[in-house]
Amino acid sequence: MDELFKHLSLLMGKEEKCLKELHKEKKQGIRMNYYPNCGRPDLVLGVSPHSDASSITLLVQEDEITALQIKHRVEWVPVKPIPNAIVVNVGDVLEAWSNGIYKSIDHRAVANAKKSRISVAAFVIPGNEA
Ligand SMILES: O=C(O)CCC(=O)C(=O)O
Repeated sequence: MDELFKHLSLLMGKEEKCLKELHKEKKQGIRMNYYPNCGRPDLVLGVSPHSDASSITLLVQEDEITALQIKHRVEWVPVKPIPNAIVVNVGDVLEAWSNGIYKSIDHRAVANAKKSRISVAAFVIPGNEA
């Protein structure tokens, strides 16, 4: 996590300790999602559109199914899994800390007719004093 914060801080034009220090005593929440295969994926969503209240979210998803979508302008764009890669989402806290330069992206997961799917989201949350 510290390594990720270091590189994100540098990318944001800040000192490498910036994000780590802003979090104070950071917390993490984990959500495990199980999406059974669904006979009518045109009628339901796996997860409704939302943004994350975290600073960043790390998402591990299965390689074979493209279900995660992000909202780009007015369109939903599929996020094709990259084998063994972790998706890093910008959350609401990072959007606020960057004065809106980094956007907390709206995203959703669609249902799939053929195969069930599992994803694991780890939400990084600043400490209360931050
Ligand atoms: O399953 C996914 O790809 C998205 C999960 C998600 O957005 C969440 O758990 O908040």
